[in-house]
Amino acid sequence: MKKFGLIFLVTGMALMVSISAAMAGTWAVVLVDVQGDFTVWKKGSLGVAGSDEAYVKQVEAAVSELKRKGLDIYATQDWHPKNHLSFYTNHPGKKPFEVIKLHGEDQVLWPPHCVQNTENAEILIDNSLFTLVVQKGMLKDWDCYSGFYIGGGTKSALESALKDEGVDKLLMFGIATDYCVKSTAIDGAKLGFEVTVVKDLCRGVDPKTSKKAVEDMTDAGIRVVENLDEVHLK
Ligand code: VGL
Ligand code: ZN
Repeated sequence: MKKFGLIFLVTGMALMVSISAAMAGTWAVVLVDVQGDFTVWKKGSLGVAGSDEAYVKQVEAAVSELKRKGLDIYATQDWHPKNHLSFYTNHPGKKPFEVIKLHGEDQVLWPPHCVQNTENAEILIDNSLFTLVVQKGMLKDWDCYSGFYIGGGTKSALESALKDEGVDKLLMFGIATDYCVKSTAIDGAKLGFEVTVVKDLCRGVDPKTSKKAVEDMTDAGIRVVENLDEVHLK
C-alpha cells in the first residue's frame, strides 16, 4: 500500500539522520588545572616551566574559539585543604619533591598549592566560559590527579555530566602534562571517551616525565597532537 511505503521511507530517513549524528559524535573540552599555583605568571608555588602569561592567554584564546564553535567547556580544579597529605609541610622532616608511600603507592610530596579559597587556587581562564567546574583533591588523606575522581576512588561529577550531554570525544589540555593531564586523559579513555590531547596547550612539571606521559597516553589509545590545527572537529 502506498501509505505504508511513505511511512517506511520517512522512518528510514529519520533513522539515517540519527545514525549519522551518532557517528559524528559530540565533542567537549576538558581544561585541566590552569590555576595560579601551577604558573610562573602568578609566581605559583608549583609554577611549571613555560607557564607564563603568554601561555595562559594562548589557552584562553583556544578555549574561547572552541566555545564559539559550539563545544562545552568542562574545567578541573585542584582544590586541597591546608592539611593535605600531598604537601611536604604536613610531613615533618620531609623535603619538597621527596617521594613517600601513601596507601601503598608512591606519593610525590609537593609544595603546598591550590589551597581552597586562596587566590592562586583560582582558574586563570574566564570562568564564564565553563559549563561545569569539577574540583578534586579535597580529601585530606588522598591525592588525586584525575579530574574524573575526587580522591580515594570516588568519582567526581565529570563522567556523568559528559555522558548526560551525549559527549563522547574529549579535547584535553592544561597543566601538568605529566600529572593531571596524563591521569585525566587516561581515565577518560578507560571510561570510554575518545580522547585527544593538545600538546602545545599543555605544560609539564618535568621534561623527562612529560615525554614519558606522552608515550603512556599514546599507549592508552589517546591521540596526542601538536596543536589545534591537527584536530578536525567534524
Ligand atoms: C598537579 C601536582 C600536584 C597537576 C596537581 O595539576 O598536575 N600536579 N597536584
Ligand atoms: Zn595537587
